[in-house]
Amino acid sequence: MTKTIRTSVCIIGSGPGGLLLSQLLAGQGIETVLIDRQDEAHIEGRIRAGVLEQGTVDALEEAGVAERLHREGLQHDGFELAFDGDRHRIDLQALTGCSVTVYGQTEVTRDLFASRHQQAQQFFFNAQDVRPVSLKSDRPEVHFVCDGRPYIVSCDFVAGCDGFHGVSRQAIPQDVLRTFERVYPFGWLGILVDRPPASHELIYANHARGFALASMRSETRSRYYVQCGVGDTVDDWSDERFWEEFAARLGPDAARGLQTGPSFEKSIAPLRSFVAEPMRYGRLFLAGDAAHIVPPTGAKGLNLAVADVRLLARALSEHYTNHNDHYIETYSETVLRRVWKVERFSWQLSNLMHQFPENTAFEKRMQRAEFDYLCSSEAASRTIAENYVGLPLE
Ligand code: RFL
Ligand code: PHB
Repeated sequence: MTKTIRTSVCIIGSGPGGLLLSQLLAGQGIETVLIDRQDEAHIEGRIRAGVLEQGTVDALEEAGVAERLHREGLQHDGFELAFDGDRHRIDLQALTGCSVTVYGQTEVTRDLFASRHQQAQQFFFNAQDVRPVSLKSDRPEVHFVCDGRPYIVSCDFVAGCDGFHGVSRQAIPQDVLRTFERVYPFGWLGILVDRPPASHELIYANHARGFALASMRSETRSRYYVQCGVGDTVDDWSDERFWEEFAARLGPDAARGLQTGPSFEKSIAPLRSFVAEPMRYGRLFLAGDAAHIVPPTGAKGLNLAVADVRLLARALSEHYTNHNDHYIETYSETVLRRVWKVERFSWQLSNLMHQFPENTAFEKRMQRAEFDYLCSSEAASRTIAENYVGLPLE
């Protein structure tokens, strides 16, 4: 028999966006139900983002889940760009007065799950056939099946935080939804290795053999990436092949501090820029990867999801606390204005730092000229820095 549950906000997707929204709303006394098609271990185990903007750290603080982040997160005051072995440091602190924090998405997610469980949050994991319906009515519903039993969540609002492959965006009629997309002709192969980072700051390198990124998770754990073919599989990339490519692309100077070892995680991610408009349809709101994707080059995906959710939490809390729907009405427009700016930055940095198979000799010279300009112009470096540390929320 179908079980009906009543709540204020039904959140589809229990990734970092959905979890944070639930946590922020709980802080305002607003009840939520969280539904995910995966289980908790799977969600927590996804190795993804590593760099948090100050605004993201602020949001996690506001949500009361930043204690471990402050203990274990690494503050980074700058990062490097490298071009065929030549290096240029972007001094985030000097150029913007801000820093970023290196703290894995797995850790953010774990901290949020711990707090939600402590507050007895209602979760449904391994949910199947999740369907948001009646979104234009005053009482939308989310239908799904869990452990073989059908459920209906009857709510005031639905938050679609179900990532790029979720169902929420699909619930917006085709004649309302507009999408914009660029698919890049390569992917990123990432590994985790228990060796100290090659450098104490991140290095983004463009080399004739392709892009490489030296990142980290802690003082003893490194996260490294190389640009790979779209059709590549992890079986094409033995550890030996990875280390050889990675060292060559970083250049002899940066590779000097490199300690190799057996990788314990290896995965490939395609690169895409994508935006769906509008981000609200009736009582459904999209947030995070459900509405937009950026290539990982600017470290923006998780940070964008957090920014969306902060604005959504404000809109919903104004509705419940002050009967003010201004922020609900303007949610899509406000969020999209920022989303497009971040899309632009991620696209531009991706264009600068990768080898594109279709690039002519002229375009390769343009990339080099842009890098040389960055090295010689504080204004150009500041533009990168200002975007990297995070644009204002509005
Ligand atoms: P998520 O994390 O994809 O979570 C969506 C959740 O929805 C669930 N779901 C469903 N639930 C119910 N019904 C359905 N039909 C459902 N379909 C899906 C899923 O199981 C999942 O639990 O979206 P969210 O919360 O919007 O968060 C977005 C971030 O995860 C993402 O933007 C970042 O990981 C992107 N990203 C990075 N972002 C950064 O800010 N800094 C970085 O350094 C960074 N590095 C990266 C990245 C992403 C990468 N990959 C693998 C794409 C590096 C990589 C390699
Ligand atoms: C990461 O550490 O996974 C990472 C860091 C910076 C990026 C992308 C990914 O731009």
